[in-house]
Amino acid sequence: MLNIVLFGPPGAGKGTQAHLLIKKYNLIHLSTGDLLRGEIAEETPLGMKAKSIMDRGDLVSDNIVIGMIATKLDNNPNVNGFIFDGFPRTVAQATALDNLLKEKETSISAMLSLKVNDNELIKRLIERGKKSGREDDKNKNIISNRINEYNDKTAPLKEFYSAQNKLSEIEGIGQVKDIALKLNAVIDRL
Ligand code: B4P
Repeated sequence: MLNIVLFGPPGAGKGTQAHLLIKKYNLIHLSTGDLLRGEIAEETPLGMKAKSIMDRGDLVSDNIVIGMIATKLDNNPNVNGFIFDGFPRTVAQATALDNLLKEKETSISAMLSLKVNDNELIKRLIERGKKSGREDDKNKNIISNRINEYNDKTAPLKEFYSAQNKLSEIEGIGQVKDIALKLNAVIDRL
C-alpha cells in the first residue's frame, strides 16, 4: 500500500495537492479538516463540539480525530492506499496512526512536507476566506493562532518521521502543477 502523510502549515497547499495525488495514484483522501467540517454541516454532536474550537484556530482533541480516522480506515479495506491530509497534527496522533496501520499490516510510506513562509500562508488564507466563508480564514489573528498551533504542536512531527527516514521537504511556493510534479517525483522513487 502507498500511505502518504501530506504535511505543512495551514494554507501550505495540502488539500490542493491531495486532490491531484488521489487521482494520479488512485488513493483514498482522508482530510480531518474536511471530515470535521462535514460533521459541522450535519450539526452532529461531534460537529457542534468541534465548531468553536476550529473557529478559534485551535486543534480539536486527539481522541476525536483519531476516532474519525480509525473509522475511515475500517470502512476502506482493500484499497491502494491513503493520503492523510491535515492528519496527524500531534505526536499522539502520529503514534496512534502508526498503531492503526500496523494492525492492518501496513505503514506510512512517506511524509511529504510543503514549505511555505508565514506571509504567503496568511495571504492565501485571507484570499480563500473571501470566498469560502470559513470563520478560521477570515481574520488575521485567527490565522496567526493556527500558525502558532502548527509551530508548537505539529511541526515537531517532522522529527518523528525523519527518525523513521520518511521525511521529504518540498518547496510549496510556485505553480500548483510544478509543486505536484515535485511531489510525484518523490512518490515515484518510493
Ligand atoms: P484543515 O482543513 O486541515 O485546514 P488547512 O490547514 O487550512 O488546509 P490546507 O492547508 O489543506 O489548505 P490549502 O493549503 O490546500 O484544518 C482546519 C482546522 O481543522 C484546524 O485549524 C483544526 O482546528 C481542525 N483540524 C483538522 N485536522 C485536525 C487534526 N488532525 N487535529 C486537530 N485538529 C484538526 O489551501 C489554502 C489556500 O491556498 C487555498 O485557497 C488554495 O487555493 C491556495 N493554494 C494552494 N496551493 C497554492 C499555490 N501553490 N500557490 C498559491 N495558492 C495556493
